[in-house]
Amino acid sequence: MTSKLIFGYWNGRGRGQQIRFLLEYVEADYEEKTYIFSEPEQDEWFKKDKKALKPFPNLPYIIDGDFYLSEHDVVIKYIVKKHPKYHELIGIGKGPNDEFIVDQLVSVINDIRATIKDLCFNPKVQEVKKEVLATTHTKFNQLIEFKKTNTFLLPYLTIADFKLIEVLLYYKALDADQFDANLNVFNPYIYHFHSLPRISEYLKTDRYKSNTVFFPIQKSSFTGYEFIEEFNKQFV
Ligand SMILES: N[C@@H](CCC(=O)N[C@@H](CS)C(=O)NCC(=O)O)C(=O)O
Repeated sequence: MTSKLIFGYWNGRGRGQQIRFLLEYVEADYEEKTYIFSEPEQDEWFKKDKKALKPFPNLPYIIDGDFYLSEHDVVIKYIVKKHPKYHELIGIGKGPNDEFIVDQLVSVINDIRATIKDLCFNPKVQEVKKEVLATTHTKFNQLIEFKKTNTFLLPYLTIADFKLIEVLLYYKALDADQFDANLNVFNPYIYHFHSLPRISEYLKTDRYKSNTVFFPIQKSSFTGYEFIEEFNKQFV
């Protein structure tokens, strides 16, 4: 008997949104356990589930029957491996080194994400954003050079695309003009991803929630909420 996966995360995008898109893309049988990041609702995580889920309690997580797994990049791999039809999302069944190339892309994207995340928590975000975002251009340009004219980073969709899409959206939300001036080549890429039938259909369901970008929202200086709400309207 296969069990329904349980995906646990805060009521935000953060490290969770790419996993939500992935669960939808692989047509996983899942339900989401959403934790609310405010008092007293957050006790459900901090005082209850965080104490019960072992050995490494964290969000996001996936529960599959008796098996509990945290660490978002591993959760992503677990979901893909669980759905054999979608193994190519992690480069399996493709070129001999593609699996490692996908991991490499994931690591590069995580580095860019860390810069953008820190920026969203900087109380001076509006003053410093142009300069800080510009420090990501070297790595973004490497990704552009890598992608060449492919629709996705590799000639087929991988988990690296799910991760990059989130980072690009946050950049656009922070400074759309600077994005268009430097990363315009990614505009059709973002559009194409959101136009994938299972992604655009998900955006129309009540499983999709308009959420803010980073956590904890109370400390965040920039949420990106309005931008993403507006952006999604073209797909629903
Ligand atoms: N290394 C972990 C980091 C996870 C993490 O920092 N989770 C944040 C939200 S993105 C959180 O609030 N975790 C719950 C906690 O710290 O109790 C991963 O990659 O998944």
